[in-house]
Amino acid sequence: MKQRLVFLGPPGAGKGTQAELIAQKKDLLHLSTGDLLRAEVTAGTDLGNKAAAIMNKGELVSDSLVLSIVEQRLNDSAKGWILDGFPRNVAQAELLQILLSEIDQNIEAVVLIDLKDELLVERLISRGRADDNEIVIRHRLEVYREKTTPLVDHYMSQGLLKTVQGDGDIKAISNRIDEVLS
Ligand code: B4P
Repeated sequence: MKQRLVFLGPPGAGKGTQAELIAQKKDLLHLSTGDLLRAEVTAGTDLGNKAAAIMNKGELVSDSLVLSIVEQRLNDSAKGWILDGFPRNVAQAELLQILLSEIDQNIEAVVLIDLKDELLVERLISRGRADDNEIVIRHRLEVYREKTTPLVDHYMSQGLLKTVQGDGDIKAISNRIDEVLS
């Protein structure tokens, strides 16, 4: 079983849901940049205050801000990891590559969870987070298409990409992920 993973996919595809399950099962560090940013927002830190307005508009937080919250945790991790929602653009993927070579680690697989837009919108509206209203969700989908989808080719060309369909129940999707990672 691969131990150093990136979870990729549109907003609402279930990256966070699935990453948490796999991390528990395999005792991996689950590093969600969305969760870490929201924790900063709740704690009212400088970083959180900068991030909040950007997140509520559905834009991407700056690469340097995101990297600052990932770097230390990855450096300190003695076990395998799942990066959930990071990298989210090519620049972040390049920064991650530099960071990983400094600590002599590598990505073993990239799991792309894919789902139709209409199902994504439906799921996110029913979740109802601060950034989950329809206008912001549609904008997050545009940002995903423009900024994040180039990572699909980026990781495919490295032979790392494993695509899983994100429809169906949570357990069925988790089984699909187990299969592509075994
Ligand atoms: P994220 O927190 O990464 O959130 P997400 O993409 O919206 O959700 P995810 O795909 O994890 O879906 P989830 O499992 O929760 O990003 C939020 C914001 O943070 C971004 O817009 C950006 O501003 C910022 N950000 C984060 N990382 C960044 C980075 N690297 N660079 C710059 N900015 C960054 O599932 C969604 C819902 O569906 C849940 O309610 C869940 O319960 C439900 N669900 C899951 N699986 C289901 C299933 N099989 N069936 C039915 N419902 C399901």
